[in-house]
Amino acid sequence: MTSPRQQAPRANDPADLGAIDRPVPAGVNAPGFGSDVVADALRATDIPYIAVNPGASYRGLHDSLVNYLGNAAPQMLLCLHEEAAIAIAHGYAKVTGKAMAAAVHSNVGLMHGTMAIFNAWCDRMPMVILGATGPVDAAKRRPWIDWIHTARDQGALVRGYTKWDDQPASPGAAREAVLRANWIANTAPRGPTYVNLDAGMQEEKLAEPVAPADAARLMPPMTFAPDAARIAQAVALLREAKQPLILAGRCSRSLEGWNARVTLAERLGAQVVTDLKVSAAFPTDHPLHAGAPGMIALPADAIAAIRKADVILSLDWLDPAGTFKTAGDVTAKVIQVSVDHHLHNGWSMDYQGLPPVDVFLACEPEAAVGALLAALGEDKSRPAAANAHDLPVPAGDKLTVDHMAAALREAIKDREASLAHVSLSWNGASIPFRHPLDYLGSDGGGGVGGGPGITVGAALALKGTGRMTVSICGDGDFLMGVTAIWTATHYRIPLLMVVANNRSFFNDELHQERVARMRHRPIENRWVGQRISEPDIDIAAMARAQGAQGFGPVESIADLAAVLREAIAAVDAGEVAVVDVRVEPGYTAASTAVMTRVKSE
Ligand SMILES: Cc1ncc(C[n+]2csc(CCOP(=O)(O)OP(=O)(O)O)c2C)c(N)n1
Ligand SMILES: [Mg+2]
Repeated sequence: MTSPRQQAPRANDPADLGAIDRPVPAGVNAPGFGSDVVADALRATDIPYIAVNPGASYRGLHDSLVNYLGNAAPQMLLCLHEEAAIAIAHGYAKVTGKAMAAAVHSNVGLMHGTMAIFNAWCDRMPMVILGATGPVDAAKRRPWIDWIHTARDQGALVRGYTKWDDQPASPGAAREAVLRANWIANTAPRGPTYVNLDAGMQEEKLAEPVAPADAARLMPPMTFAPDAARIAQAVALLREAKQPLILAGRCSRSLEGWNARVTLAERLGAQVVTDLKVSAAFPTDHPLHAGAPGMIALPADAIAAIRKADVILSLDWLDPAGTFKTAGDVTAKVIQVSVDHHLHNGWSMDYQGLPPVDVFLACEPEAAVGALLAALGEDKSRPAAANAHDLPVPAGDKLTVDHMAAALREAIKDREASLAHVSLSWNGASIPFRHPLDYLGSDGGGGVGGGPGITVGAALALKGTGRMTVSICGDGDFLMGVTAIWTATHYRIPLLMVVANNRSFFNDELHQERVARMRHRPIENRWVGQRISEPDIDIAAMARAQGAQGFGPVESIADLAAVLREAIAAVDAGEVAVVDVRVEPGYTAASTAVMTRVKSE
């Protein structure tokens, strides 16, 4: 008799979800079917949750998760849409740096999930996606349904934006595939992997036990170390630099890594630029931080600092070539730290332009920073530049995003909070980031609708840590991903979602304005086909309908503070709170200028 597979809720589960959705004990203690072997492999990865939307193609695995594993380690998190399931895994990875799992049904479920997979891919976030196909053996297919839900090469749907995929033909091969998928997803450069489980393989009775495997040895942790000679070259450049600058890009959530970056910047007297497209990488109100982080446009102070620099250290900056192109006249020597090239493929161009580089350190930022600090020695810190930016001052008596941000900053005050997502209208100067978990970056792939799911996934990972999860979603983003809320309420995952509701897909109003200007046509018409009003949508009611606390619509500046206080009190009481804030349409001046500029101007 093997040891019991069915687990009670884990005592050390920080999120404490284990009491939810408990199955009656099924008394199954040994693997009997192909999908039981897959379930054992999943447990061996130590992945705590698997976000699911069900389907017959993986009913074998579903049964194994419930009746063989007892719906624990991993526990299923039911989602109302595959895009939410993937986005939740994405948000979880943003906090933990580790893969969660998601299961999606056959070709159709995978099709629903694709945009969210693309977002996670562009964001370099790990996740293990399990899918399934109707029986590959046509003789085993049920008429009609198994035929429409069987595709010859299902992985092809996502191969351009996953690191690896497989369709194993036996339980033994499936176990290896799950372990490999987890290993590859979690190895830098990180990203989603996909394993397609043949329904026939899942449901087949095991003819004989699958030989045991040492799962840990099949997923060995690995890191990249920088080349010593190149570190010496980089140090020589940095020592000679008069105006060094650090582009702090994709870095980890480690506080140690964060502190090391601050030490490096201070030792070099280097200015630092960060970006809202990726998670917080450097304290944004540190005197060495140039400008505020931007999403659509680099702020003028950052551009000026980049132009002035004579040596630039890119810590896996998302797009050095594009940044240099935008800044223009960049004459600095460039040290690039990245392993991202391992991921670049022929399908997706998300790798951006090829940057000019003088010294390439092929490792992750933390390893490079550590090696640079060791090689630089304990030199005296150089005097710091004092260019901390001011907080935006909300203007006028109409409720703008700046008013909303100022009220939110006040409401959060000094408590620990993670901004899991921000709207395109967000001004990066509004809330300073002082800890690696203070800001978790964007959706990655520009796929609107990711915000709510990413928020729920981040809140899942942060539940029980004392950190409040807060996000700002555009109304368009919220409406596309709204059903992720139900997963948060069902599994009692507290979070605060503030909707910057400008009643428009406003980003595209600016695009239409630009076209109108180029063509000398009326810009007054930019709203047609963009505005989400008449009727205005009751966003608070959409939240309430799913068991969340809905607040608003907040229509006056005077009401903001009290409503946000109430919403945060609800979050403190364990609730999911959604606040509909009716903001005036508008982006930051820098974003608006970049988006509406006509070539000749
Ligand atoms: C899936 C998807 N559909 C459409 C777009 C094009 N798009 C980019 S931003 C945007 C508007 C988003 O609206 P909202 O979230 O309300 O933000 P706002 O611009 O109004 O602040 C749209 C439609 C996209 N990026 N992704
Ligand atoms: Mg909008």
